[in-house]
Amino acid sequence: STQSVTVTVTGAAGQIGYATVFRAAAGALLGSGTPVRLRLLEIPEAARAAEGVAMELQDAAMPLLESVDVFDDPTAAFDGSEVGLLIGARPRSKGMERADLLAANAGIFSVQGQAINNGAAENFRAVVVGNPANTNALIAASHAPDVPAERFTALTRLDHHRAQAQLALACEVTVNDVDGVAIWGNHSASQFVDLSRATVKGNPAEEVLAERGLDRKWIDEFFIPKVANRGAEIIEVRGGSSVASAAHATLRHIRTWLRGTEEGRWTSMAVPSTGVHGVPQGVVSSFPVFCQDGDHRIVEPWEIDDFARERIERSLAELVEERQAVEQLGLL
Ligand code: NAX
Repeated sequence: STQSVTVTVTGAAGQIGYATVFRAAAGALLGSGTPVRLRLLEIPEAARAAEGVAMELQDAAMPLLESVDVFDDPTAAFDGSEVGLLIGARPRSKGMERADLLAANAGIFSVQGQAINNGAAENFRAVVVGNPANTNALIAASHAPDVPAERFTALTRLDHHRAQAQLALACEVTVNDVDGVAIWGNHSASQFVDLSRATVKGNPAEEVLAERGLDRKWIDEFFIPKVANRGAEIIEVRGGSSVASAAHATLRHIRTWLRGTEEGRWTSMAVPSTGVHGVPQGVVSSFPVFCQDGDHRIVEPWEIDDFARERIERSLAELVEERQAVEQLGLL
């Protein structure tokens, strides 16, 4: 029989969690050949709602779903876990300072990192979705000293997909004709959306855009902000934050990591820097990455022009600031 995969989903009663678990159980995580065992983690106040999600999963009678269990204790939830979808986080409430938000989340992700260190499987890998995602991944990794730091990643795949979609739209092609976009830095409005290596039907994207009268200025003043602020635009138009698109990106992130990128094609993931591209070692930053055999590898440095360098530096400064704030709290 096929080996199943044990997946811990945090914030499972929340919006993205709800959307993610059904698709994971339907084969969207690792394909229809891999059964899943779901372990749903919630805070005690939401554990009953998570039981309700588990009941609905039962009611779907999904052939790939071997088991579903609900926990309000991180240590139990991560016991034997192979994949962690760390979606649950403390949202910013009205009047909450950025430092308070960082502190609240540091409390959550340090505890989960310890739980992972204690009981997760040897092959454990995690994607952090809950914001501030990059820094939360850094905190979890630092509290799981026995787990290689590169197993803790953060989600920028949604930003990557948004960049692909907006580029396709601007060039009046489908996303199948678009390749090579890259997201750098933090999953925040400071992210740098890089088209310098992107292609449209195999031609340099910047040339294709220029033929349509869309120059560097358009990229800088329209395209990049469009992608970086898309989450806010969705909130405004839909009346709620991104949910299904975020769940989809989360599933694709794990699938690509475990199944690999196609030959010569990269994706974007926030991973601990190996010190390349001028990104300080250990900072969890988004990069273009290749995936193979369950590993991710940052794409070899290419020549980054002054425009890109300045944008990347700006986002890195924000990440370094977040790291310092958490360090000052004694949570790293
Ligand atoms: P919801 O508020 O609907 O759900 C969050 C759930 O997490 C809640 O049910 C809550 O009880 C639970 N939770 C809180 N603390 C927990 C803990 N310590 N252990 C377990 N569960 C806990 O938010 P939702 O819309 O699902 O968004 C989840 C997170 O994703 C947010 O932090 C959001 O900012 C972030 N996002 C990240 C994105 C990315 O690309 N990285 C995009 C989408 C999304 O905005």
